[in-house]
Amino acid sequence: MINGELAQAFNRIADLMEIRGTDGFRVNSYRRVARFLKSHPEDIAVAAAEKRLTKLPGIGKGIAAKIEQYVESGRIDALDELEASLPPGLPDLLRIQSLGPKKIALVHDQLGVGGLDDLKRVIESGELAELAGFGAVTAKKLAEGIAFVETSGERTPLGIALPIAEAMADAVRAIAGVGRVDIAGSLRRGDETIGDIDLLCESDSGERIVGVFTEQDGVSRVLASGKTKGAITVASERGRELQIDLRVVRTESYGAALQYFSGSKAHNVRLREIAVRNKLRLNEYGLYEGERRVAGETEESIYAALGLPFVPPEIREDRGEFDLDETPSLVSVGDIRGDLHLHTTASDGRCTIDEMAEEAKRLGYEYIAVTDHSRSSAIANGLSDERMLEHLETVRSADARIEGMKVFTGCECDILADGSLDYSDEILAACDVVVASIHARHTRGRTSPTERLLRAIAHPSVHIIGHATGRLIQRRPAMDIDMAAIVGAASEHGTALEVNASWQRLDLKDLDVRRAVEAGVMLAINTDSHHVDGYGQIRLGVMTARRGWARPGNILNTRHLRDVESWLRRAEQ
Ligand code: DGT
Ligand code: CA
Ligand code: CA
Ligand code: ZN
Repeated sequence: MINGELAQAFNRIADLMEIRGTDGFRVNSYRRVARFLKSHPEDIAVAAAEKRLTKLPGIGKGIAAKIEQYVESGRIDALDELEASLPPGLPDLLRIQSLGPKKIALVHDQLGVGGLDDLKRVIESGELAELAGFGAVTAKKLAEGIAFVETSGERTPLGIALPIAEAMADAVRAIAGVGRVDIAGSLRRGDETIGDIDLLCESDSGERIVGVFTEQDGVSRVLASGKTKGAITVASERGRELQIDLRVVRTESYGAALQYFSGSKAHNVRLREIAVRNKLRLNEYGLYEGERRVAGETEESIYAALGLPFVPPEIREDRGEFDLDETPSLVSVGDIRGDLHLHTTASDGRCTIDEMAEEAKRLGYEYIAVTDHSRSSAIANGLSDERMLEHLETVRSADARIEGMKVFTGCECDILADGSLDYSDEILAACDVVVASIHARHTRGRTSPTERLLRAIAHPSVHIIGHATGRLIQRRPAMDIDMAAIVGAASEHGTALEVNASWQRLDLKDLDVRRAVEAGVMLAINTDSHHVDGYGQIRLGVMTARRGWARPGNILNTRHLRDVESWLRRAEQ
């Protein structure tokens, strides 16, 4: 399905045209097509092959030709020409929040800004604040935006890196003479962004294996190729490259190496100190007493020999894990029994209720909640009061029809700018599951985001607060929220907070999860799926929850159907 990529390309065309000062009508026609593509259920390549693109809404001859070119060649001449017509650093400015294409055009035309460095310069010199339509407040916001872009530039989101790493691990596993294979590093710890991928494999024939590894298809560059270590890059999203290190380790050292290369550095430093205190020496080859290796073949053997309980990788961050008396049983993917935040074709999802339910059945779930968007989410095709009431009926009859899967009725109700909810109390009370989320005016409302969330948490019909901080990894910072107040209120009112598992969000993030867990707040790990393909992201949410030390008991959707039902009805919390 190339619709998503194409939508990105058309949005990019619209952005660049807008920077160039192209008239609004043409720009909008590209944005409309991008929106259409995102919600169009059929692969647009099929329509292109069958020469019926121009029959689709908003697609004229010009746009059809661009789609056809993209389907054939993966590029669009018009886009390449636009990219070439602007200073190469200028489009980077689009990554700054609160700086749209029109303003970029202004700073370019008026101040000669051609990229991030230029923009920093005119902010520092005060020139930008003088420019009509900007001012000191805007200049300060932009400076913060630049700082955010600069610190979030080079790392790869967990959800992008994980499948790439798994495919590579499988490729290594297929090489003759390879024993154990593991993903190590920040990826094994489930960190939300990844600097590089660290792979480990067990074998005596390092040089040969590194040779095969570096010569595979899909390798864009070979950075190192030695007797026990290889480093390559592969293509990742948005034209970026991702580095993959492979280390080949002998059996007797495999556990020590896995421990060492899993990190974190902070955890390893503490672990080595503990070894030294026990008159032992720890490195990536093993744990030694003098010259004698006392542990190293497995990770477990190392922790055990140091008198420590095994520490799950996700919590190896030197955040208190050395004080544990036993290995905590953190939540795992197998504990999850349902998904309480999903969209269907009724709003902006791309699958029907039945399709979502069938896939959930295949995954072994007991229940799902259909939570389509509320009326104010116009871009997401939110449902009017009337449509929602009808939709609730449709879901109810689907639930009655579909065997072996409880389908809860529900909605994802917008929390409006003043903190009130987008539906009447009657509609909300008619839903089995109400997820309340902020989708608009993240920072601009007169009521602070904290106050808005507090109002929603206190509402008697709200069960779950969706993606509370609104952050999008590397795209939009979290709203400025008083998390202590949110967690306190959620605990007081018995409202659950979501760990949104979609790779762009992971919201709550690990540290906020930890805070909620410590306050005894109920959490729900939801994928917010808009397609059956989305369910798979549950593991990203589970990793994030594990990083926050969450156990099954902290997670609503680890409960059996009957217990979830009674929790939702507030009979028992
Ligand atoms: P990343 O790649 O930036 O997302 O983070 P990591 O944790 O994967 O770090 P990376 O790839 O530089 O190194 C992998 C692991 O190797 C790291 O988590 C711990 C271990 N390691 C690397 N360098 C050092 C070091 O200088 N000291 C210690 N104690 N451990 C190290
Ligand atoms: Ca790494
Ligand atoms: Ca590395
Ligand atoms: Zn949603």
